[in-house]
Amino acid sequence: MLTLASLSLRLGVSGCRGGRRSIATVVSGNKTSRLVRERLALEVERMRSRFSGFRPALVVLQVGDRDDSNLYISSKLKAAAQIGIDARHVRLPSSATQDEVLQNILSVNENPFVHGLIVQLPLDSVNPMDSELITNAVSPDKDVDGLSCINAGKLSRGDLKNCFIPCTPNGCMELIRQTGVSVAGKHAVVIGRSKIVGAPMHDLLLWNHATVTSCHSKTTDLPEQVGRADILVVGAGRAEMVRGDWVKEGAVVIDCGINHVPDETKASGKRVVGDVHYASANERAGFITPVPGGVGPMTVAMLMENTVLSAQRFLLKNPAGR
Ligand code: NAP
Ligand code: LUD
Repeated sequence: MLTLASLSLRLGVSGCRGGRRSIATVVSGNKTSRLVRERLALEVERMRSRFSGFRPALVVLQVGDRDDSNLYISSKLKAAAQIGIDARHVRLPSSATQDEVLQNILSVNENPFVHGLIVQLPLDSVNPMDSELITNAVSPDKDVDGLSCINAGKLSRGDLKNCFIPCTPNGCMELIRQTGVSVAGKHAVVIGRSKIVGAPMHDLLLWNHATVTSCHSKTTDLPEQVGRADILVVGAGRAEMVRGDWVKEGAVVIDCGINHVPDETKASGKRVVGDVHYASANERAGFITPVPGGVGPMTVAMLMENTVLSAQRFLLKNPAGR
C-alpha cells in the first residue's frame, strides 16, 4: 500500500506540519539524486547490452588543484563509476597555458569515443585565461555542462529539447518537481544572474511557464522581491543572506549557495551553509532544500543525466555504436 510516508520517501521529501508554526517539508537532494543515479544505471546497462559493451564516456578537465574543485570532481567520478559511465579526469597543472587547455579540449572534441566534456570552473591558473573562450571551445554536442553560448542560446529561446541544460538549474527544476508544486503560472524569483546558475535558472523557469523576476547585486528591494516569490531560487554566494521573514508563507525555497563559515565546534574549524538562513526560512517556506544535501548532489546527478543523454544522441546518429 502507498502510504504518505512511503510516497514522501519515494519523492525525496520529508517533513511535518502542526504545532504553532508550520515547518517546511525538506526536499532532499541526497535522496532525489540517488533515485536519478539508480535510473541512469539501469539505462546504461540497457545501452551496454543493446550496443555490445557500449558505455557513455565523460572527460572532466581541471586546471590546477583547488580543494573545492577536487571535492566536486571526486563526487562526479564516483557517481559515474556507480552508473557505468566511463569517466576520465584530465588534470593540467596551474602552469598550463591557455593554448594547452584549448588543445586538450579540441582533442576530446575530435574523439568519437567521448560523449561529454566539462571544464571544471573556476580555472586555477597562474596564466591569463579567457574562461568564456574556453567553455565555448567545447563542442556543443559534447557540452554536457550546457555552458557554451550555443546551448545557452537555445535554452534562452526555449529550445529545451535540443540543448544541454546546465546541471545546477536542471537539478533545481528536478527538486521543484519533487515538491509536486506546478511551476506554470507561478511567480518565480531567482537571485543571481551568473552563466552557471542564475541566468539559465531564469530561462528554465520561464520556459516552464512561470512568471520570472531576476535579482542581482544592484536590485534595490530584495526582501520585497523575495516576498513575492511562490518559487524562490537563490544563487548569490552570500552566506545566509535571505532571511526567513522575507519569504512568502508556503513558498518553495531552493538554495544553491555553498559557503564556508567559521565554526569552532567543528574539527575543520568551519561548516557549509547556503545563501538562505535555513532555520528562519524553514518556519515560513512550504518546501526547502538543505545545504549540504540539497542542490549540490543534484548538480552531480544531472551531469550524469546529460552524459547519458549525449551518448543516446550519439547512438541515434551512429547506430553501430561507434
Ligand atoms: P557568481 O558568479 O558569483 O554570481 C553571483 C550572483 O549573485 C551574481 O549575479 C550577483 O550579482 C548576485 N549577487 C551577489 N550578491 C548579491 C546580493 N547581495 N544581492 C543580490 N544578488 C547578489 O556565483 P555563482 O557561480 O552563480 O554561484 C552562486 C552560489 O551558488 C555560490 O555560493 C556557489 O558556490 C553556489 N553554487 C552551487 C552549485 C551547486 O551545485 N550547489 C553550483 C554552482 C554554484 P551581479 O551579477 O550583479 O554581480
Ligand atoms: N564548474 C561546476 N564549478 C563549481 N555538494 C559544480 C558543485 C557538487 N564547469 C563547471 O560541480 O557543475 C559545474 N560545472 N560546479 N559544483 C559547483 C560548481 C563548476 C557544488 C557542490 C557539489 C558540485 C556537492 O556535491 C555537496 C552538497 O551540497 O551536499 C557537498 C558540499 C560540501 O562542500 O560539503
